[in-house]
Amino acid sequence: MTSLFKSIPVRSSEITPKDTYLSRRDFMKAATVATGAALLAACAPTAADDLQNAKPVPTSDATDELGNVVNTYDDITNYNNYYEFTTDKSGVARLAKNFTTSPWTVEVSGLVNNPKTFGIEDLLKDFQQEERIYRLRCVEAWSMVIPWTGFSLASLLKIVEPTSDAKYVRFETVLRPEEMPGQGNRSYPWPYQEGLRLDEAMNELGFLATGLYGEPNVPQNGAPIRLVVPWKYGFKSIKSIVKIELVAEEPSTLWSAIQSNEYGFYANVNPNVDHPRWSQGSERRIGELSRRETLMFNGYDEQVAYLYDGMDLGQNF
Ligand SMILES: Nc1nc2c(c(=O)[nH]1)N[C@H]1C(S)=C(S)[C@@H](COP(=O)(O)O)O[C@H]1N2
Ligand SMILES: [Mo]
Repeated sequence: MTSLFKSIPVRSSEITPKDTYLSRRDFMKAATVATGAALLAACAPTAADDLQNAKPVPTSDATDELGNVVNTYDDITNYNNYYEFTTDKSGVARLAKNFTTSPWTVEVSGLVNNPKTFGIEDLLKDFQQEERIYRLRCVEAWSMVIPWTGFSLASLLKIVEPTSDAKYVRFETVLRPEEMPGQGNRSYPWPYQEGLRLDEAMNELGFLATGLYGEPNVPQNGAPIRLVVPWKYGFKSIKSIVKIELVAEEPSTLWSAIQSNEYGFYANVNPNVDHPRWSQGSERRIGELSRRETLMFNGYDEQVAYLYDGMDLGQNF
């Protein structure tokens, strides 16, 4: 088998702290807010404080390695799939606004020599945070380009030392129905679970995202920590993770438990294998008018195709 670690097709230098994301137009908006705050300050100090703390919306013309410009912060944070809150993509941001992301721990356990529960602050401090621009292709045939910050999944797995019996990695989202109204919907087997084969999980593209656009992650995008597996359909990129378990058998996943004929365990982006109800040959990039061709493995074939040598991807969809 070829090396597990292929070169990473990202241009991390493109990602810069929030201030440099500000376009001139947004800078002007921010300046207007500041002026308003100054005017208000004379009579209403608290309102002025709120306005001064209001963050301008970051924007960027950074691109991925294929030249795709990143989506706007506004698109990325207001068009979401997060069924624990709602199935309405434009409603997630509002419902998730007050979701508690601190304190937060991630238990890494199962078939490992060094099981460990990490506080989110340890994950931010002990793992070198880097920036990666990744394409996200939802199984529903829309897509975005997202500048994440975080660290490689492989680097975390190496610390806990999977045993030779470990063949798969299972991920679990927090179960907190009192804060997540969608978890009251009994048609779904909560908590959300996902899984990867261990060798897939060790591929250097696998990423645990803690931030977005140089800012800490926001609840609607899976704060404080979510998986990003850019060569697979978006539903594999599980949000708000509290548990990562090394196991011997292929784990059950939320979407294949509900509809195994439509959502398989592998879920690799593949323009040649259609969803039973729609074509996967093209996609709608949020913010664009015409459709784009969908790329094999979402354009990451050089990095990941070796993982599926000899597999029938029509059967293992
Ligand atoms: N826990 C959890 N993770 C989830 C989902 C979800 O409903 N719950 N939706 C998935 C789907 S279908 C997609 S396309 C991506 C969307 O990520 P984004 O909203 O950050 O763009 O999150 C994935 N992770
Ligand atoms: Mo999705």
